[in-house]
Amino acid sequence: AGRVPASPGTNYAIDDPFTAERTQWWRDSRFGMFIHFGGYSQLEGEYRRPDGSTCQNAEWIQRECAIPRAEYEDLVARFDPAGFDADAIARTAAEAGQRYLVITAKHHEGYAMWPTKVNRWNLRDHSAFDENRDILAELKQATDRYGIRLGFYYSIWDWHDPDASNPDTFGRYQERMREQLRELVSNYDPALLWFDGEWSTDNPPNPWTAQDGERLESFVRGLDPELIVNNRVGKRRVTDGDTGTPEQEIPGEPVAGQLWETCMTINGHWGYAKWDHDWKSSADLVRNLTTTAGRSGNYLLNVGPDARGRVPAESVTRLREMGEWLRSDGQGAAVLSAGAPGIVEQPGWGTVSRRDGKLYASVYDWPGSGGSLTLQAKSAFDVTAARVLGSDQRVDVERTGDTVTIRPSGGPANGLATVIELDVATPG
Ligand code: JFZ
Repeated sequence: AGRVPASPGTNYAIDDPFTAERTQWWRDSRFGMFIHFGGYSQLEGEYRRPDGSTCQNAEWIQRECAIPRAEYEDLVARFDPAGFDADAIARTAAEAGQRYLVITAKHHEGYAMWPTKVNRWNLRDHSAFDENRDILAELKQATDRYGIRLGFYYSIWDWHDPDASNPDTFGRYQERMREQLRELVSNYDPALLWFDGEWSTDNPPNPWTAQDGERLESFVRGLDPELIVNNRVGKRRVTDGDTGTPEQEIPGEPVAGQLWETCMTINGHWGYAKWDHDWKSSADLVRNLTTTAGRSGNYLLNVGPDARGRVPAESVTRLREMGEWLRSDGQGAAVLSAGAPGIVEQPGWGTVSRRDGKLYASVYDWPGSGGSLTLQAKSAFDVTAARVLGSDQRVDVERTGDTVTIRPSGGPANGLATVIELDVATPG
């Protein structure tokens, strides 16, 4: 409704992403799964040099460990992710409460995870994988089965295509890129495209200009006007695409006027790294999810399957625990369908979100016996009732000036985070 068809040189705000019907599912999601999986996964985070020394990295391993191109191609030729189980992945995501899934269709290494006809640097033509399988098609079917949306990460920066770093032939690379995107959209009907690599650490930088970004955004919207597109499609960032993409952090003050999504790893890396055991706790992950939701953002939590395509057990366990927390006592329904509270400041002891006449306070640090929690009000409202989800304990609430004091009478109801629901009446 009210959508203006974009054409090159115009502003690409085709509609208002905050209210557009096409973004509704995304605005209601709050939680998604990111999957970093590519040719680099074959190395599992470690490169052994001919002299026997080793170099460690994850999805950047080719570049950071300076692996010669031919050798990298030889290593990736052995890639056989026979254990990739799209059904199990989509089920894990759905049971964790995640409503969408974004997989790296092509990362900076340029390797396509689907049988592209544009080149042979892909999982069908350059691997030891079953040539009848197509993991993106499998994911499409599986996500449809579990009722979650599918999105593709696509890197504009490409280390494999020689034209991608040559300003004289960059146009040819751009044609191939558009052709690959056309394949992705027409073969798998994604709900979302997640671009990256419009920035580049090369010197001279890749030739991507602000106008190239505008044109690419217009091109993909022409393929499917319903697509959600992130802002890394272009160089303008705030006005490009639909969604801002803070990375590995939950901004205290998200960019105004833009939908946003924090992407984050469960350990310390995006791609699989067998030596990375730095797993975040489930309590920290629930805290991150509720913090993001309380600021009206989405949380895109990453998993990195190993060389056989299997999601690490540590990730699966944490996702399961998050799902259990979300399902118990209506916590997910409460916290995830709410947004920034507006009427109170965020407290240090937890995160508050609001939906209509309800405030939901996710408490990370439960007060000791007889203790209380305070909220600073930003506007006039009355608290008419309060309860702890999953507990029948009595909760007293008192408002003095701008300070709302909440006194629970018992212990926390849930180890990961306990939610207090407040009924509020606002004037008018
Ligand atoms: C990029 C990739 O390089 C990385 O491998 C991973 O895929 C991640 C999700 O995205 O990394 C970035 C991208 C953007 C910034 C920093 C790292 N940034 O804008 O600060």
